[in-house]
Amino acid sequence: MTSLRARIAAAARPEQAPLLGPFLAVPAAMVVEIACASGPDFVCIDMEHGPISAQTGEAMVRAAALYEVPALVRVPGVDAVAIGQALDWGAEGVLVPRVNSAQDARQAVDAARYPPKGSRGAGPGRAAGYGRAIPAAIARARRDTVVAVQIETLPALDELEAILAVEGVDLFFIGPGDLQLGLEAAGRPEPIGSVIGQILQACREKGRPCGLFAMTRDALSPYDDQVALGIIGSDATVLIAGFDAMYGA
Ligand code: 3PY
Ligand code: MG
Repeated sequence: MTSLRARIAAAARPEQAPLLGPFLAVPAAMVVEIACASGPDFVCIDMEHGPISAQTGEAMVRAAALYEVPALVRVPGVDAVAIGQALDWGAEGVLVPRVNSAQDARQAVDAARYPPKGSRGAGPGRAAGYGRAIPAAIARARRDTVVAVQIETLPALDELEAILAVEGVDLFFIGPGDLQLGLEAAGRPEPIGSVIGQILQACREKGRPCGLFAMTRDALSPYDDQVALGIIGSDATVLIAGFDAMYGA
C-alpha cells in the first residue's frame, strides 16, 4: 500500500485531488471504526483539543489500522515525548500545532525522525511489534513517517519563509480558526481568506505541500487544486449535524 507520506507528496500536484479526512476528538476506538468504515483517506486523532489519554490514543490508532486507514495524531504541542509516543503507537505521522518558528519546526522534525535526521529514540512500542521488529519499524519510519506542522499563529506568519525552508517537514497545515483569532486580537483587518491565500502562495513558490482545515467539504473545495490534504470537520461536527437534523435544534 502506498504510504500516506508518498500520497501527500503526490497530491501536492495541482491536478491531484486532496487527501481528505476528519479530526477525531471523541476518546473512543468505536468512533474511529465508524469513521474509517466510510473510507476517508486518513483520520487525524486530535490530542490537542480532544480529551484523549495516551491509552485511548493508542487504541484509536489500532482501530484505524484494522481498517487500513492511516492515522495521524495531532499532538498537544511541540513536545518530543508526545510526538515519540504517538509514533510508537503506530501512527503514520504527527500533526504538530502552534508551530511559531523555524526552531519549533526543527524541533518537531527532530522528535519525529530517527538519527541521523533527528533524535527519536528506538523503543518496543506497537509500531515495532512490541520489540519483535525494531529494525524493520525504524526502516519503515525513516521511509514513511509524516511530519506535518501547523501554520496558525501570527509569529508563524512573520517567520513563514524560514519555516517553509525547514527540511524534513512533509506538510504545512493551515489552521484558519487560530489565525483568525490572532488577527482579531492584533487588530489586523485583513480577511482570513487573503492570509490563507498568502500562505498557499508561499508554499507554492517554495514547492512545499500544504494542507487546510475546513468545516465542510464545500468550504474546502475552492482550495482543492492548491492543497495536498484537507481535514474536514470532526466527529463532533458530524454528530452535531446529525442530531440537529434529527431533533431540529
Ligand atoms: C485551527 O483552525 O486553528 C485549527 O487548528 C484547525 O486545524
Ligand atoms: Mg488550531
